[in-house]
Amino acid sequence: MSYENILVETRGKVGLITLNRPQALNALNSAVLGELLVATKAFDADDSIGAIVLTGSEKAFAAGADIKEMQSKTYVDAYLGDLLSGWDDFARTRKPIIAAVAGYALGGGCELAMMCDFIIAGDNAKFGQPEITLGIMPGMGGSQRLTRFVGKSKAMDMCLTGRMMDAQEAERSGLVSRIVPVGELVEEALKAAAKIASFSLPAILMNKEAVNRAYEMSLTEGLRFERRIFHSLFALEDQKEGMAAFAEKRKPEFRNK
Ligand code: CO8
Repeated sequence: MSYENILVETRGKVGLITLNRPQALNALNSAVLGELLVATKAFDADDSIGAIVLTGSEKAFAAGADIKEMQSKTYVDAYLGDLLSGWDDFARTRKPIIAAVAGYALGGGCELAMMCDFIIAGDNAKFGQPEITLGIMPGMGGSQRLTRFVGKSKAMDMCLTGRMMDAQEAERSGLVSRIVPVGELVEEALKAAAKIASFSLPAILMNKEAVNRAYEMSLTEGLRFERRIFHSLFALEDQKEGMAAFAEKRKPEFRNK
């Protein structure tokens, strides 16, 4: 498939997707969503890929859902078309996705970054949920995921005032895992993704699945889920290889089995 709004590359075992609508600061319209879903599904289905990096430009990761595309929609259009529900498919990607965020990550852009598994921020990153300034509210998970990341007080502050948070505040608040100089952002994210992709693919997916369950389950059920899939890892050749390599003081050679 040829893409018009994103760039898709492979770097070793890492899939790199770059949002590429510079004229609209990577605003997320239905064409971007469609292309992003095709690209992430293709990487998900490709056994040679172990992790994905999603990034934008130095000026904007994404400045939100496309306001001009939404502007004239009616309630019936939004309801019958289940507006924005397609983004749930992106959030269901099984392989880890690192959001490498430089510049603006606003509204749907911040929500897209939060759908990824963790966020590495360039030192110029700015996060916000400014929907209230448009007379609306977050519609791609902002009120729910931001609250889980930063807690009620700061999520309320962000959603109700529409103000932006800089990279330092985002790191302090637990929204981003680390900050790097913006010029090194993509390389740092690719390095982290390559590290992940060097491990056993079943173990990568199970780690991701288990952490995500922490948001959906009680502690007791979450611990039970973790232990059950932990047990299942002992059925893998890669568990034998990983532990043998440790005992023999050599690098493991994982074969995704
Ligand atoms: N949608 C469409 N176009 C956009 C968007 C956007 N979100 N953001 C920027 N653009 C366009 C501008 O219109 C402009 O286009 P043009 O040159 O044709 O006028 C171009 O990108 C460059 O933007 P600016 O000239 O504004 O650039 P600045 O550097 O001056 O400002 C800002 C950068 C501060 C990021 C500014 O562009 C801005 O405030 N953008 C909008 C941010 C925003 O409000 N985002 C939230 C959008 S709503 C959303 O995401 C809700 C999701 C859930 C909806 C649920 C509905 C059911």
